[in-house]
Amino acid sequence: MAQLSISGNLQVMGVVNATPDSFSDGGKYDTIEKALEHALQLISEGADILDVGGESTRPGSRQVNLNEELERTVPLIRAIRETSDIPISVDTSKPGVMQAAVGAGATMINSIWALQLDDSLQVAADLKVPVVLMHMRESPATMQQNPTYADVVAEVKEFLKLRIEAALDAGIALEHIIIDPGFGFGKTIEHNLLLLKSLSEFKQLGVPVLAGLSRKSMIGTILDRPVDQRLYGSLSTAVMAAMLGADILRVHDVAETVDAIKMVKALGQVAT
Ligand code: 9MG
Repeated sequence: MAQLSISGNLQVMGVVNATPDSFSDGGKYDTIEKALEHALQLISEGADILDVGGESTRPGSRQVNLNEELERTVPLIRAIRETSDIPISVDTSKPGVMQAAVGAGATMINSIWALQLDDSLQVAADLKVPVVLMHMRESPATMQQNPTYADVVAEVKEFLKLRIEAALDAGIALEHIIIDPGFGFGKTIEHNLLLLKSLSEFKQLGVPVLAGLSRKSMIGTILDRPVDQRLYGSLSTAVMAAMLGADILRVHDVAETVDAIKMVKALGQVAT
């Protein structure tokens, strides 16, 4: 039976897409001005962290080149930083974007590749900021082509254990490592549900756990809802993840998630 384990430091990470082809908002925030307005809105709604991304990671998405990604992310991060001291994570696989983003004020790196590409591991270590190491099967282009695992929970856990070790070997401090099972990244609905149900097991790896379930296709398929009608499904998965030990929830609907999570935190604080 899944174990109830509510984190004492549960945080909400709001998604700020600076991409014209994002799966969840279809490029609604495709100019710096619109993305900045959205970021400031998420801050006012109670986000603890913002995750700024300039390259879509949805299944089959197109890769963008370094310059394009820099143009989408760096001015936006600089503009957010001019008005707020909120922690800013940069969602990127490119070492050059990591460096420029941190130079512009980002304080965290979100790597859906778990820092396996190019020299990203060493670059992230040198930048001395917290890193999110996420599990993904293959690449965004191919990850949903018949994903198969003998034991999805054990395999994802083993992968993350190895990436924690690699990060430590590269000089990243243990306190700077966050792991993420990568919901939807090369997983069927059943794989995602098994990972969610077993989320508390990932705490055994000794570092905070991030869960990103917001608006994902698992919710759309189970509820038979298009992406703009997945709020209630997203909130229920946020609550489940929070009750199973997630430390950070990566979400699109910040205000609603902050309220839902306040209820979970209240439950976590009551003595039994
Ligand atoms: C960029 N991105 C999209 N979904 C994500 C998830 O579930 N986790 C992390 N860390 N990043 C994600």
